Amino acid sequence: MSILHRATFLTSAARLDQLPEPGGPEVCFVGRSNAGKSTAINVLTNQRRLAYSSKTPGRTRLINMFGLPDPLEPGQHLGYLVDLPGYGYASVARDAKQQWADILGDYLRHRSSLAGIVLLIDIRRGVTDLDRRLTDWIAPTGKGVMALLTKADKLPFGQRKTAVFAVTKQLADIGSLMALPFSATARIGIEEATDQIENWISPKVVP
Ligand SMILES: Nc1nc2c(ncn2[C@@H]2O[C@H](COP(=O)(O)OP(=O)(O)OP(=O)(O)O)[C@@H](O)[C@H]2O)c(=O)[nH]1
Ligand SMILES: [Mg+2]
Repeated sequence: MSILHRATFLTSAARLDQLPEPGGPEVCFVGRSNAGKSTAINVLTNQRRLAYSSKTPGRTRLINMFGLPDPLEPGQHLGYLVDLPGYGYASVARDAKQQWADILGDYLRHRSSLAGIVLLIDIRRGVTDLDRRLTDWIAPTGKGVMALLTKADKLPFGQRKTAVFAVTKQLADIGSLMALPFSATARIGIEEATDQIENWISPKVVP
């Protein structure tokens, strides 16, 4: 059983300073509103409604933090998953947009326990200007990024490959990037994504 399946909800925060002190490794999920962050967390943790997912974009406005309990040490966590607020939702007021940008920028650049970043991009949309703004914050940190090209079920196999190629090229300035097609509904890329996240949380030592 994956350690991700043990995830439990820990806390929500509207601001970075409301999060618990940095502790074990954190893997965060970022991306445009409606890209499929909450759905990805649900499928990766094998839980139907751990992270809320919705047909109404802009639903997740808080930082939601989930703990991965250590099976050998009751009460301790091996690491954390963090669902960050989606960006780019058109009908949100300017102030609120700026506030989200501040939260995201702050978290990505300054959260010391951040171990890896899952960037969700709708496979039909590709990399947008807002995604670029985000990756401009990420690139200097040197943190690893896994781009999940979500809703891959909407494209035939050949076009998925083209999309992966395009994203890899556009995000080449992120030193440590992997990109793969992902679908919660058709269960594409789940195993690869799980392996990468587990490896960020508890790196496997290769002798
Ligand atoms: N076809 C298909 N639809 C998906 C997939 N993943 C998510 N969706 C749909 O996309 C919509 C948005 O998904 P969410 O997971 O709520 O997106 P989010 O990124 O968390 O959005 P915000 O919380 O607004 O930032 C929902 O209607 C999902 O059912 C997928 O793999 N395939
Ligand atoms: Mg969400």
